[in-house]
Amino acid sequence: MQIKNIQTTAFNDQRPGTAGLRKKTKHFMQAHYLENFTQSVLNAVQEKAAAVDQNSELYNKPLIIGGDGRFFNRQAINTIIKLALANGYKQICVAQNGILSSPAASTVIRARQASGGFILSASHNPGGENEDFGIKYDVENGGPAQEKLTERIFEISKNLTQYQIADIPDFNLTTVSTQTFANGAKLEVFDGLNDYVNLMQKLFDFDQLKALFNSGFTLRFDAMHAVTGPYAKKIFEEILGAKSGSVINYIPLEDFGGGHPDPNQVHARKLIEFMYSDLATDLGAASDGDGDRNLIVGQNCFVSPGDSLAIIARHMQACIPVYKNGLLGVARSMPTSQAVDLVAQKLGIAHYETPTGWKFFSNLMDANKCTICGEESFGTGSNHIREKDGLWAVLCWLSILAYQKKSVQNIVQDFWVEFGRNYYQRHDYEDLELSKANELLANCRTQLPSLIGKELGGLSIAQADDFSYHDPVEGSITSKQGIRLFLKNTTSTIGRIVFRLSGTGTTGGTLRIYYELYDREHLDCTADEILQNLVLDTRKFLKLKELFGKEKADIIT
Ligand code: VG1
Ligand code: CO
Repeated sequence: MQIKNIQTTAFNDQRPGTAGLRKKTKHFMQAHYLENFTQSVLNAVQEKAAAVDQNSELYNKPLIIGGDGRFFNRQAINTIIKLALANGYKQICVAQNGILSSPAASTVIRARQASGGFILSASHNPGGENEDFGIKYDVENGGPAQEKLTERIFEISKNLTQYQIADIPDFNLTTVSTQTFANGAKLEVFDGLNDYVNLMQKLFDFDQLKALFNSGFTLRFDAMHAVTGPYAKKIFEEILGAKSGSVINYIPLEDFGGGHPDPNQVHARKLIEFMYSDLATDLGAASDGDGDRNLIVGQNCFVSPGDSLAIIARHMQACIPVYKNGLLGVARSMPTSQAVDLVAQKLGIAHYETPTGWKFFSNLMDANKCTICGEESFGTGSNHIREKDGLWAVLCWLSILAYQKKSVQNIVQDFWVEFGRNYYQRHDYEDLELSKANELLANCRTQLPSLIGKELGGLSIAQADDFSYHDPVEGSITSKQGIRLFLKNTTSTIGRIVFRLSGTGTTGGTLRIYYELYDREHLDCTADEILQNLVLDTRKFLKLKELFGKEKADIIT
């Protein structure tokens, strides 16, 4: 195998965001761009391994590669294989057809004790030649690279002068096979479903779930033409016996059929409308581009992600065999609804609050501090792997429904009666002039102390800060993670407004404003009714119209 040393010029925009590096596909396709980033990752990983052990087995351990099937996926996989071979990796494992969900990648990395893996995905961002592409590196525990490593990758990328690449033709990734090269290195094309499906069978009581479907229970799962289609078809229809046709849009397409594979009220509107129609199934669900997010909707009952997290935490010990010994603790990202904290308090276990992004949960799970984690962005998962897991969440809900023998709506209402209700909304202002958006946040930061006592939506600000996270396991501090305004009525703190800028977009800035109000008495209002005044006052206070010319948010979830 001939190895080429290619001289290159460094790029200065390869800093990974909340979940890997995301750019316009064409940006990724420009000469040397993908190669430079991949080489920077490989250098950073090598440096990290050598710092721990000069004789590290890094190159003898498997390296896993797969993606969500979007445009440029297979071409990028071929490039990464060639760089990995040239850099000395001896066991490269690529999912068949390049299709591997983020939770499946995490599963495979753990099951094979791999050194790590590349996941080619921009997750919920749209795909296609004119849309988005992304790369994320997961480390040996199957979790996203943490800030120390991603910052190092960025540093290396800014000074990169060359990369190594094997000069060989592209590979056929369509059939399961193993190929050995003259230097002894192996390339294995593996079935991307097996390890994941096996793991789900170990965690859940599949006999109970089969009986549920056997008794006439109905499901509609929308794979949104993204990566979970083959997994969902296999698990729900083939193994559990859901009626054929229960899984829709199950063929992964390079452009996701022109949609955004983002399972929320806007992009999964059709599924939600269906669940509010006479045709509704007992459960409706969807997942995103790379299969780590989930949407749960019952008949006439959209389940807010924060409620879903809290409800799973509330019931998982009783309803899911693998959690029968109880939970170690729970964790949520800071902007996520605080409903799950109430469950933790009741269960007498710890609850943790982390910055946005799944990478912050890994240390907690590795240190056995928490069992379940979640984010307001439709992400839920547990310590079975180190990525969030869309199908796992759906299987949790199926287990709860099978055990409780109640409708989704009744389970949600029972939860509110027991714990009260956290009314919640996220408002996204997209495609903003980045400098102006940054300025808005910077101005707010300087004003924080003077905001105490200010009125918004008939409530007053009791406390105002910029969230800083102190990782209890490794002691690191991550600051500037979002401005929080805590609200109180005359007696107690009842809610929050949080705002921060997105770290996953590819054009301009996206401002996310998260609203949350807790209510113990009014359980049957809509979030709009409860949050309306607060939203109006916040828009005025932040001068969003003057600054960005927008009357209201582009997306409300
Ligand atoms: C968003 C979500 C965050 C999630 C991240 C990756 O990040 O808010 O909760 O972890 O996407 O999700 P941001 O920085 O844009 O707010 V995924 O499904 O892209 O891997
Ligand atoms: Co995702």
